Amino acid sequence: MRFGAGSRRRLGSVQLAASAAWTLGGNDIGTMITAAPRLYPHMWSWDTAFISIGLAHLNVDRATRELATLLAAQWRTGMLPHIVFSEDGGYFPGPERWGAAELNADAPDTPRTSGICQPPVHAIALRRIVDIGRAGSAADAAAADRLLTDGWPILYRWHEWLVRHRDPHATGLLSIVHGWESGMDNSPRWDAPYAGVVPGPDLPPYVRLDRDLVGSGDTERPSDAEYDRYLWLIEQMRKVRYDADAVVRTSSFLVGDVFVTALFALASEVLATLGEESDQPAWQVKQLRGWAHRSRRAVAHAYDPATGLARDRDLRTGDWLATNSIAGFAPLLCGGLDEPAETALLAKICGPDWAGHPDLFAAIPPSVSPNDPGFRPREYWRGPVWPVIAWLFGWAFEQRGWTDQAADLRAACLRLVADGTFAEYYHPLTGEPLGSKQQSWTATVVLDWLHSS
Ligand code: 2M8
Repeated sequence: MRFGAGSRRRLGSVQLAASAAWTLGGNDIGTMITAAPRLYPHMWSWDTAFISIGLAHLNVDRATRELATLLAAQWRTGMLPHIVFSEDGGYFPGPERWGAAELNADAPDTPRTSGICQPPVHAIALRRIVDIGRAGSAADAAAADRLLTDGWPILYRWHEWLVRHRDPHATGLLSIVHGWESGMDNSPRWDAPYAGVVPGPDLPPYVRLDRDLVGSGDTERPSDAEYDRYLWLIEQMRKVRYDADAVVRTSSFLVGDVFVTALFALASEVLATLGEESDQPAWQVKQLRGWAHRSRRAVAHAYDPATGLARDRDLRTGDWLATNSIAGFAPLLCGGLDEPAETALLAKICGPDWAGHPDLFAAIPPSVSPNDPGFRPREYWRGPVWPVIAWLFGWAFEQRGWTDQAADLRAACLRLVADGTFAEYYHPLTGEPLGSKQQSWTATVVLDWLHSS
């Protein structure tokens, strides 16, 4: 059956909020809220940051516990791991394949974790929880303040780890050692650097579990060739026992990620302000502002006037990577461009190559421009629209005073998600829900939009 706008149901906002809450409740396995029921039966680092924001609208104390569960899995080095495994299996690569605790004494034994990280959006979640808590009852405010007191030093150490190990030469541009660390796993941003990842004959065999769990998994999910490379990078890390500096030295994938860098700049500012509000050491607050400043400059430096977008950089070859992806708008998240360039970038994201494309189901920038020859509207990070990414831009727009654009984006997103399936991602042209359904982070950003309208 061809999917058409006519086949969509449309819930009212009360029903939609109830349905989002029900989705989060359904994904609550007692010890954590999983990222999605079947495809992702564990806790993912940046998913959990978003999940805790939505939860705060339902129950502040529950939200604080969710974020605290992730923070408790911090490695002794300061890294927040990308996956915190539940006791349930059902995901590959699971804890055995990673072998993080077996190979590295700084990884926690329990819970089991993966050996890489994800984008640092956690301070933004802490900000939202604190604000929602303070606007609520005395008990809500107290719970949020406890999280602030206990969580701030953990987040400071996380940001410090990123600077120490992912920007050792103080350029401001943070590097990633695996596409999974970007959160945009198979984005065309990584096609060139992945071409340099050549799986060796000693790649241990494996069986994927993801494909059968997604309706048309064969076309939506990354290919087997891509998975070989993902798994090969894990083998390379295992060989150096996940030692952070050795990983950076030896990984055949090392990329300066402009989107992660912008999020880091934004989150470091947010964390600095939260530090001032909670009497954290002044030198740490100052340091965070310094990191934010340096990374903002790096993001501005990555801006390419020729394409009007910011670029990533392959640190193995030195090549700048210009792709027509949503990450090119990174400077809008953290600032740093001069005014004419910033105005042009804001106009571009709203314009006909992106959110203003006439064929879109709703005016939301997809992961790749619909006008790009590589646009694949059903293929994961190669074209679909991701509500959480839109949430990030909307939130940043609010902070930057672009309230009209933020309101337009929120309205368009609510139109997209009104069917209540809370899909992982959506077909930008038809609005068809794709990937996993009942994805927690989609439900949670919907709750935040509904409460902010
Ligand atoms: C996706 O990534 C995982 C690997 O980490 C996967 O495809 O198996 C990405 O969309 C990532 O950004 C997200 O955090 C994760 C869970 O939702 O799924």
